[in-house]
Amino acid sequence: MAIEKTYSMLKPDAVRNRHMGEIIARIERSGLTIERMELGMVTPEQAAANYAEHEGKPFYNGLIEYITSGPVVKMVVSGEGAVKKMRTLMGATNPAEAAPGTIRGDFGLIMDENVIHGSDSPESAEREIGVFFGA
Ligand code: RTP
Ligand code: MG
Repeated sequence: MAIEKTYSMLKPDAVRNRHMGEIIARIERSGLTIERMELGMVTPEQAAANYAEHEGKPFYNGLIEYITSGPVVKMVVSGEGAVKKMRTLMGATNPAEAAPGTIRGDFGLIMDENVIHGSDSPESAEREIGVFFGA
């Protein structure tokens, strides 16, 4: 499998609930490499660019409000099959359905605050890394 980059982000609930360290440890233990990392706010412009595919959906406004509600950890993660590997570590979108042992399964409770983001394809990853770290 090819070496890929993916964009991952510890969402505001992960930072607020003091789960950063444990989640970052899991990413490192998986063999993936954290290439860039920054703690800070998501601007409304970045939020809109990152979630453009969901504009108009019933949960969109809440999603933008939530992702801009407090500091997040923005990361570029690389490794063999990094996109899929991060999604496997994360678990299902809804923490209530995420398997035990996954990040969302272990640290999340509800769909609206689901701990972590990971790009869903190499193309999304390139776009999202541009949004959050510049080209
Ligand atoms: P993300 O983009 O945040 O990594 O999550 P994902 O790929 O697993 O899920 P996605 O379909 O991209 O949805 C983005 C975020 O929107 C919220 N959502 N709520 N109420 C709903 O039906 C619903 N669907 C999605 C979730 O918080 C999800 O992370
Ligand atoms: Mg997504």
